[in-house]
Amino acid sequence: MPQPRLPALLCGLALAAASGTVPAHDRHGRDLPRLSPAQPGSLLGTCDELAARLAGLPGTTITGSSTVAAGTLVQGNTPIGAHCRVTGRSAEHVSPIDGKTYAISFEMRLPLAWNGRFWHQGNGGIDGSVVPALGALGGGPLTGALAQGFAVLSSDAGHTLAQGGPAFGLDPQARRDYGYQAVGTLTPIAKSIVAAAYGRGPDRSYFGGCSNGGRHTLVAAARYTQEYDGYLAGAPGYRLPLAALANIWGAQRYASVATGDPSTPPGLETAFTAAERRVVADAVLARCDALDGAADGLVQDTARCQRVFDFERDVPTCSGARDGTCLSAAQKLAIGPIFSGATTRNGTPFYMPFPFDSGIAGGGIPFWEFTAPLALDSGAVGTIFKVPPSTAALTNGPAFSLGLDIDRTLAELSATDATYTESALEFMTPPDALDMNDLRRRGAKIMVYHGVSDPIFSVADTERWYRGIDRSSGGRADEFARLYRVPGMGHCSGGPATDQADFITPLVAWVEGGRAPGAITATARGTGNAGGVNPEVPSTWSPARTRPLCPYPSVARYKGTGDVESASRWMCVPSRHGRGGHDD
Ligand SMILES: [Ca+2]
Repeated sequence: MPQPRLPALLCGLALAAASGTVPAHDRHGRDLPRLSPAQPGSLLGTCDELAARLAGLPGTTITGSSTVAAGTLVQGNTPIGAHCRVTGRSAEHVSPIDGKTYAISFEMRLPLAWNGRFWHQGNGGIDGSVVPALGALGGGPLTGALAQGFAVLSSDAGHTLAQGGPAFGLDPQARRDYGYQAVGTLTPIAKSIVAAAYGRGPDRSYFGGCSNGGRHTLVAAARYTQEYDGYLAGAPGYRLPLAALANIWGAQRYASVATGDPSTPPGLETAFTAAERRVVADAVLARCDALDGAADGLVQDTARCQRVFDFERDVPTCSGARDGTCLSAAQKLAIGPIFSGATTRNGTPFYMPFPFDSGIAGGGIPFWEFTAPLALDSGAVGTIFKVPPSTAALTNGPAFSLGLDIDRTLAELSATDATYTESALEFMTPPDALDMNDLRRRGAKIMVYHGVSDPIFSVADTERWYRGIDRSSGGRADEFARLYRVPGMGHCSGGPATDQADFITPLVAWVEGGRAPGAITATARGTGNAGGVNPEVPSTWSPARTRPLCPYPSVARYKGTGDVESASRWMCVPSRHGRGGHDD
């Protein structure tokens, strides 16, 4: 078979993009472009031959290539098919600030049997490592983009953790690459690699990830709208700098009632112990569990629950010493505002509330509440987000966070100077996040999921985003966007929840087949689950309990008869409290 040449392939790619849409009617009868379905293809030649063809790729060094045999990787019970793994580096530069060499390192996994699609995987945390390009999402995933035949890209977003963790934030270009520019740089490179591998560029392109990867997804949806057809964002920290500062604000409140040393995670946790978190979760369940028609350990009608649950009234107040069955009056004063949302000194909110939910006692909570603000948010806020940056957080994160002037730092998140010409709120968040009309007009689709008990990025902030894009599109968000809340679930996965679901298949069906998704069936990962067991699934549940995840603002309600463990006995209905929430 003749080897294709890159320039000719890219030309063909442009033509395909121009002719890839046909008018169609959505379910409201309004015209939106419908994107044609991807067609399968096969890798041309061997993996080494592909690497040789990529030698001339501008601005990029291919650093390795290897064939990964079928079954070497397994997702759930499913062996991942044979694929070619290519690694490379792009956009290398020496920082004028710290003298270190930065580059965007990446890997692509290219299936021998290709489904015609490209998946750009957004990774979590502060990036800094090339996570395997599996395109896997959801708790204990049983499928992922690579397993489904996508060509998948993963990158370190322009820095390596080995270079000093958050210290990369001293370099302005490394900040921009982390925020958005690594995605912008890699997108055409990845599409060229796909073209060299299969003889044509991707028919359809997708972007997905959770946490910071969800943020990358919403940023890509806003900045690179014309490059991607479908987006899947989990727990999108789309206002990540504000969420990180809010978490530090919360740690300062915990510190005020800690009985141990608040500069250590176990010491900070003495402010709100596991037993006390269980007390709050039980109080929430007592008020809210049955509102959805079944006392089953899950609160489906989140908005209604916020209405009927009263933290001050419903959580027992200790009459004597704290004993794990109550909260002291001082604890309630310190902790209540962490749920109602971070504010400046004069009471102005700067992030969002966190809803009361059954997962408040979840296993992931202590990390995000008591470790992250001392060890993670400190470096991110201090060194990556603030203008000017501070290196104090690198030497003593706990002291930095517990002593931080919140109001002043909030101003520094939107500040610029001669060296750092983009503020954190510019490089980290989607420009004009609440307007996704360009995406809608293109015929692209976006699906978002978020755990109701997520303690670091509030589901209420994602609800705010959905209401915003609905307003800005004249009430048409349901034509191009879906938000699925996952009751009980913590950050991206885990908690007492049904946290395993395949969102990729319905996203592709929507983008390429025009089939708008309704409820998504999610499964609990109890004993015997193929993708890994979630130890937080209560023993009173069926280990494979299913629930419908309902499109926001609808909520699941038990039909009143039949097996309460089965999603088939639940339906999506309007919340009894409307959409809930409030917008700033
Ligand atoms: Ca319930």
